[in-house]
Amino acid sequence: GAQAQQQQIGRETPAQKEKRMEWWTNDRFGMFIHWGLYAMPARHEWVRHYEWIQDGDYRKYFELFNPDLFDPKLWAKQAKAAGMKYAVLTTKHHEGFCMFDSRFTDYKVTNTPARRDLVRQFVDAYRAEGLKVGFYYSLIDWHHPQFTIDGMHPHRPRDGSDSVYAVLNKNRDMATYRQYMRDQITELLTQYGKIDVLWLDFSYPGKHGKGKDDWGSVELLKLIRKLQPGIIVDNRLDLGMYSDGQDFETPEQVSVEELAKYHGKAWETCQTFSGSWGYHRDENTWKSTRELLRLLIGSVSNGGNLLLNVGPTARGEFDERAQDALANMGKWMRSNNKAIYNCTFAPEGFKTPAGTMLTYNPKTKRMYVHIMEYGKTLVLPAYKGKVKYAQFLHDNSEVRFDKSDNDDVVLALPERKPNQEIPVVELVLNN
Ligand code: FUL
Repeated sequence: GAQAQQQQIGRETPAQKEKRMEWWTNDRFGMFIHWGLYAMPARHEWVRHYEWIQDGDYRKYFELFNPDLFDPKLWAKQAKAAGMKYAVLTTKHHEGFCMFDSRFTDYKVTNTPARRDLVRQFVDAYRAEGLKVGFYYSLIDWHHPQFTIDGMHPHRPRDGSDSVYAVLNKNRDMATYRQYMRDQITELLTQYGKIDVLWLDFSYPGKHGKGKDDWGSVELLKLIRKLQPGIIVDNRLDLGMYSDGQDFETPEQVSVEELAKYHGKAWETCQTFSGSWGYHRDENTWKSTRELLRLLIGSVSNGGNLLLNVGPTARGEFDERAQDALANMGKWMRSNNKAIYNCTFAPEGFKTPAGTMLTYNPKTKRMYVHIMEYGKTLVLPAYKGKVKYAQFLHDNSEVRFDKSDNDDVVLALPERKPNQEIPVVELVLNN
């Protein structure tokens, strides 16, 4: 029955689950990579759908895909230098094209001029740099002939219903597609060694929800757990009452303010540099280094992870703007990563000082005050008796504070702002 199934998926105790997810909870910062044929039109990874491009017309990208500048080692180095600890690559996005050498389709990278399994190269290179590796796999497939959901409207109607958004095509056979997904996920989880994260995206409410079609989500998750017991799985399988079997929530492109909602849960916010996930040549809305750092700090200060996306070009390079952003973040991380790794939200009883964000390492009991608005003094409201010592994190220089008559602690900051995008003060707390 239902309960037995529930138990099968989530067989572990809370302590075991915590252990399984420990690295992920501590590492906090990962790289998302959206790479596929859509890098060629370079106008959004949903281009095929948004522009209603037919199979025959989309074919030209398949015939010409040739990432001659792809250097996975360089990608891995750039991720690591940015301070990222894991990376998740699209093995297949909604377009249906496979970046790996699948036995179950011809629509794969080894049949393009690229001629090689890019997923394998990714895995090897990132592992060699000491990063954890994850696979994104799309449950939507606009290429598979038996994928039942089409007629999708690019924009969700304003009333939030999905009646226009997703139309079920009853002439197709979902069972065939279900098997295809199972076969491919089996390949991905058996032929590339230990995979750390599986990022499925996404099934419409099916059997366990309002009923578009049956995605076989429960069975799929069981299969995944069997093949890779240590893997961490996102929450985009429609599982309804079985949702316990999923490991983390995936707030997409939300603001730092909205992240407060997820306090206490396991979650990872995924964010783009500029809007689209795949390489987009003409987008001009790139976030600044400061905004990106704010997202990273804001994630950790609310107890979550940041998965920051890069959309490589069709030649296999990171966009120059992405390279710059990663390098800038890396510069900050080099000096301040103690305020990110192994950190979470501040314990109860600590107010967030005005113009700052707080992160906290529960093991070392150190608090990190990220100074977003710099001034000569910084008031830590009602911190009296709580602070033993204060220092800048980037250079360990002492930050003096007075023990004022009221409950506050007032940090005396140097007149000149340290040469840090966002300076961080480390507080050594009393006991
Ligand atoms: C969404 C997808 O539709 C986007 O293309 C992207 O992959 C994002 C991470 O998830 O649901």
